[in-house]
Amino acid sequence: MNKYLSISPEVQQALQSGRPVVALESTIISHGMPYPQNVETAMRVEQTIRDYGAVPATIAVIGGQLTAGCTPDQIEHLGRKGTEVTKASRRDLPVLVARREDGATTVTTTMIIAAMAGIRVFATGGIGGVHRGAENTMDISADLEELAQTPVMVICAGPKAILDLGLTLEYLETKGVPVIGYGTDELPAFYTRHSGFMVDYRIDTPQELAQAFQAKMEMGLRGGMLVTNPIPEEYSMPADIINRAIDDALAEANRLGIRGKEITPYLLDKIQQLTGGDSLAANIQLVLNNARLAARTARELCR
Ligand code: PSU
Ligand code: MN
Repeated sequence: MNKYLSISPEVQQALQSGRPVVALESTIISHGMPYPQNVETAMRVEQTIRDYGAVPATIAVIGGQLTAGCTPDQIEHLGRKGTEVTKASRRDLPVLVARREDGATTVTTTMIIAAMAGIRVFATGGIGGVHRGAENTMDISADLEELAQTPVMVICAGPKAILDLGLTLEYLETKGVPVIGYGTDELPAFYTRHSGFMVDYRIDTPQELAQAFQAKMEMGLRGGMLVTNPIPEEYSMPADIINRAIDDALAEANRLGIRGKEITPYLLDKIQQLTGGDSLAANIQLVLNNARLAARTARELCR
């Protein structure tokens, strides 16, 4: 094991004895939700994973250590400091670690650290993708490259419509990443269950998710698998309301010239403001829903 990696005793013991572990990211805590809902949600997600029979491993960079299994104090610290914590993607790890700084891990770096630790299933809310207008900006999330090369199953509620969903699917196809719909043929779009795009395969059980991922690993095919799990109907948002908020947020971001790593956190925050907190409530519910599926799937993988 490398000297930069710290695994909590609980996570370490679960991995050694072949018990199920689910990775969780920390950018969603520091950059994806306001305090204190971010910390409350992170703790609720951990509890949900326990309730469903797996061990949660919230991942972050803490004082330069790649940490799998943050303590409640560390989660509180990441949530309270919010956007003051560096949003850490793959390119940020070398300098953050050398300087012994903190970093909130995105889907990309959570996958990297999960794989280092031997964790195979990861639950989150949304992933990054190909941004609208990427033909000019070349803004394509590193999350897609990581899915292409790192062997972790990522369970999300689909890419948000702040992205170009069609281009995101094309990119994943090129990179050989299976896009699975859990109980659906249609790609869910985070706040809503519908996008108008089809997934590659529909899978209806955690057992079959585990079998497909296992087959990918055993064949030695590089990379992960993307599972898109639709937000429960009762929490999904009216498409017209959310689409208007997204369009307004995108227009404002354009006007302000926001680019690079700032754009995703900016849009998430703006959409939350524009929808008066309804989107935050939906966001929390879909993460809990993904945590349940991830715990069940991690258990199947351990059979
Ligand atoms: N999309 C969401 N919620 C999030 C993110 C994306 O709906 O919290 C976060 C995740 O951590 C994701 C990151 O990995 O933003 C992607 O950032 P970027 O677009 O800069 O790659
Ligand atoms: Mn980007």
